[in-house]
This record gives sequence, C-alpha cells and structure tokens, in this order.
Amino acid sequence: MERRKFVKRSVLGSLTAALGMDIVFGWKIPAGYTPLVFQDPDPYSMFGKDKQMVLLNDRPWNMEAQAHLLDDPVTPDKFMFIRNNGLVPEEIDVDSWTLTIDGEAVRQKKVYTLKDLKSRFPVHSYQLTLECGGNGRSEFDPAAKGNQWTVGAVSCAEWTGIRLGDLLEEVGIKNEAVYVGYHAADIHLSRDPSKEPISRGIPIAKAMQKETLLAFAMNGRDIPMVHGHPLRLIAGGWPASASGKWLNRLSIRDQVHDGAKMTGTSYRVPCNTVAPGEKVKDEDMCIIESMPVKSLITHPKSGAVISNGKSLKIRGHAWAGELEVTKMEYSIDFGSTWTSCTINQPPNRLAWQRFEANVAFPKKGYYEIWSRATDSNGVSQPMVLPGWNPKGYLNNACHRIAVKVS
Ligand SMILES: Nc1nc2c(c(=O)[nH]1)N[C@H]1C(S)=C(S)[C@@H](COP(=O)(O)O)O[C@H]1N2
Ligand SMILES: [Mo]
Repeated sequence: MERRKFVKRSVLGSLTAALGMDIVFGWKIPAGYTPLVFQDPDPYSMFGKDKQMVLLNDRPWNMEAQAHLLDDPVTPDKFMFIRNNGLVPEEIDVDSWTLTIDGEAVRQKKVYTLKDLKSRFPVHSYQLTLECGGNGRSEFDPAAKGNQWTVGAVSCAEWTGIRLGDLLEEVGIKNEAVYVGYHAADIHLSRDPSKEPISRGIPIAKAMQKETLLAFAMNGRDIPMVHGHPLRLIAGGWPASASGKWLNRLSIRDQVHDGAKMTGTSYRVPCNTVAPGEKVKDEDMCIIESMPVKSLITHPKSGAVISNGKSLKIRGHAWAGELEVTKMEYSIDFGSTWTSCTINQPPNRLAWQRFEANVAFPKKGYYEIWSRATDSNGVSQPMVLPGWNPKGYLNNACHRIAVKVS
C-alpha cells in the first residue's frame, strides 16, 4: 500500500492528541477524510470538556467553568477554561517542532527541538494559577466589549517543563534585554499568515523566576491541544494572556515587546483610576502585571438549600497574583460583618490556596455568602465592582453564592 493515500503520520499524531485517545486503525484513514468526531463541531467532545462548562464563543473558541466545577485543588483538564484569540493550529508535528530564540537582545540566535529542551535542562512541576485578565468582565457597567466572562476564566493545573531562566542562561542574553515576547503557531481569524492572533510577553525579571516554565505537560500528560500542545510558556500569577500556547519562538527584546495585543488598550488598564465610561488615551494605559487578590467559593454550588439548625461547610480557593493570601473571611450579612476562614499555605508560590469554613445561620430564610481574601500587602478584595476600565479587566470583587435555609 502506498503511504501517501493515507493521512500523514503528523496529522494522525495531532488528531490523536486532540482526541485524547488512540485512533485504532488510524493509519487506515484515507487522506483528506476527516473522522466524524472532528466533523462534529461539538466543542465539548472536541476539547474533552465537561458538559457543565459554559460556551461563550465559537470563533474563536472560548469556554468558562462555573464556580462549583473548580472545587479540585488541581484543576482537571475537563474543567479548565479555554481562551483562544485565533484558530487552534491544525497540524502539529511534535518530532519536527522547534523553538527559536531570537530578538535584538539575544547573544546568538538559537533553535531547539522539543527533544533538546526536554533532555538538556532539569524538569520541574508547579501548580500555577492562570486567570484571564478579563475574568469577571460581565459585571462592568457601562459594559465592556469582549468575552463576557463571569467567574470561571481561572484555573490552577499542574504544569511540567523546564525553567525559562535555565534556557535563557544557556542562550545568553545581552545587558539591554528587557522583555521576552512570545510567538506561536495558532492562526489569525482572517487566516492571513502574516498576522498573529496574539504575541505578548513578560519582563526579564518575570522570565527569570523559577516558576516560569516552558511547559510540555499539564496534569501529568502531554498538554491538551487546545491548551497549547506541544509547548507553552507559563507565567503563573499574571494575566493568562502572558502564557503563550503553541509556543514556537521567543524574542529577547531590548524594549517592551510590541506584538499583537501588547499595545494600545489590550491587557492594559488606566494607570490612574477613571470615572465609569470615561475615555482614556492609549498613553495613559498601563500593562497588567501581577493579578489582584481574589477568591472563589467552589462548594456548595450557588443556590444550595439546607435545613434550619444545620451548619454549612463551605470551601474554595484564593489567590493573589505574585503575592500570597494571608487572610480569608466570609460574610452572611452582605458584607456588614466578617468571620475568618481557615486558609492553607500554597503548595508552591503562585498556586491558589484552599480555604474552608463552617457557616452557621441564625434562622430560616435567604442568605448570601460572600468571600473576601486579603493579600500579604494587606490589600483586600472590594465587596462590589472595583475600578471601571475601558476593556473590563481585573474584576476581583468578592465572590457571592446564594443559600436558602428552610
Ligand atoms: N498562542 C496563544 N496563546 C494564548 C492565547 C491565544 O489565543 N494564543 N490566549 C491567551 C489568553 S488571553 C489566555 S486567558 C490564556 C488561556 O489559556 P487556556 O485556554 O489554556 O485556559 O492563554 C493565553 N495564551
Ligand atoms: Mo485572557
């Protein structure tokens, strides 16, 4: 049989990766034939997501979790939100995948294969919180354009890879290096190959942190296709847009990286607070770096009904960008008084922290439980919507769930 009548091995590899299981007899698929599972545009089966995830957009694909789906200390793949700015790469050949390091401030341009990266440097695993800068956008008034995320564009998976700092040390960067910009293999919505859907980055200091990874595995397996297979930059605690998926090039820049969605108003907020709806000049917008302190009640699900006289165990996670959460409280009286929760140490820096409390209610009726985290600088979550900004970033208001005591 002639090989060329059948799908290429590289295509089969990416189909298998996308499906998350072996395609038995896959090598018998005729060239040009798309298996039914991929003809079906059902994003849940295509991306291996739980049916309770909420689809926000299909071009590009964007999907968020509900708070109660994020109850696991380490977020399983099926509950991890999806945020794409373009189209998922169609064909990925792991064997020929390379990462190029270039830019004005690199000592010499270098190209690594995946095998080089995995074998030349020590491998590390960390649990790292990734929250979309626009998580919570749906609450802003006047409304901000963009995906109307509620609370579910956040995850804390376990990422495995090599340290970006180790790689940069071997490559050698010049004194004038200030930023690392990423480039990736996803496709612009226009399908114009000269355009990138997104090309953001991080300052050198963030790149050098020991938790900043070039990851090739998530939750102990190859990174799922939609989350950046086969290589991803991971910068925990910063807006997740800094963590480039499908990574194939890093540019060591002698200026702040100016790739797609790095400039203008993208992932920036007014340097000084503005009135809701106010126009802000581009030069008065500052790049979002560490994400603000925030928490999420992941158990019970909002709307829980309990019987009078019983106490209710609540739990969730809290995180604070580059900082740690040092205090966690809840309120059942709309923020008038606050009671402490227990808060765990993070398993490693930049991972979210578990909190728990036993809540007692004075009598039958409708309640809301509000959760409030405080970071190691003493800054707490605002009770309601914080500083309005044109693009609707950084809504870290207290999380709230409804409870009925009957
Ligand atoms: N190459 C590439 N990397 C990307 C994106 C993208 O569209 N393309 N989206 C970014 C944004 S805005 C977010 S919030 C996270 C989402 O990561 P996830 O889909 O794995 O949850 O990936 C970031 N990295
Ligand atoms: Mo994002």
